[in-house]
Amino acid sequence: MNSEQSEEQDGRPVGRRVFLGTLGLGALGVVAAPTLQRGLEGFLGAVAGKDPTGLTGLLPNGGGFRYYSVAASVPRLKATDYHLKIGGLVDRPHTYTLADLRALPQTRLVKDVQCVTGWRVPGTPFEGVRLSHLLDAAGVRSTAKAIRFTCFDGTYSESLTLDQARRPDVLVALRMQDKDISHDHGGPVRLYVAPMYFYKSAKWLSGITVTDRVEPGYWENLGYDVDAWVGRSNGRTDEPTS
Ligand SMILES: Nc1nc2c(c(=O)[nH]1)N[C@H]1C(S)=C(S)[C@@H](COP(=O)(O)O)O[C@H]1N2
Ligand SMILES: [Mo]
Repeated sequence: MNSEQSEEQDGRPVGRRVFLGTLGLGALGVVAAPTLQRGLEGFLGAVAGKDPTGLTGLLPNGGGFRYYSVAASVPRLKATDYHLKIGGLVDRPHTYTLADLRALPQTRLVKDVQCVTGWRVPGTPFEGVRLSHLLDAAGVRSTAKAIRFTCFDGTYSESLTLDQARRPDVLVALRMQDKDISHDHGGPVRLYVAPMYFYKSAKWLSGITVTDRVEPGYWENLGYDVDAWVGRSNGRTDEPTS
């Protein structure tokens, strides 16, 4: 058993009942035994056939972080090839380069990171542009209610309500652990939603679309809570992170 598996045994199989209802018990019989140890994320990754071996792993020098990707492979972008598009229900759609984002006011936050499968990393610095700043610059229309986030892995997505997105502890992050965000951690740019479980912090962020309703993200379509407050969702009682 690797350390990921032993760790997951302490975690509760969050949202499993929801998930079982979705997929049906037939599929479960085939894969149940290993998955009880791997946790929901590993379980679902395996069922979806998305390279279960590449799904998670312990990052060397990751300082307690696990590496997650639901995509089998993710293109490595040179800094000069990166673009972040903001559009949808806005008056001024815009595409930012990495240099553009670096030139904007930066906010640094240091808080614990909590994954819904149980692991927690204390006091992790994230730094970047407040999402609220980009939304204000884009001119959010009065009919807008929510944000949809998309990723250049081609697969992952996330969502926030507009009120959640405007919180000062929600960043379009360029740095993590006081370094430029590495490819494995979702670089060059990932979302950082400090008060919510880490699945909200979409890696390899490429699109911010303002919408008129919340569209559940990747894991949320598979049973995780859309409102993912740490300690107040997913049936968990963790200490809040923000
Ligand atoms: N694009 C993308 N973002 C993602 C994920 C993913 O699979 N793909 N996994 C989420 C989950 S469940 C967690 S716990 C964190 C893991 O971040 P890390 O790999 O930097 O530790 O990323 C979140 N963002
Ligand atoms: Mo996670």
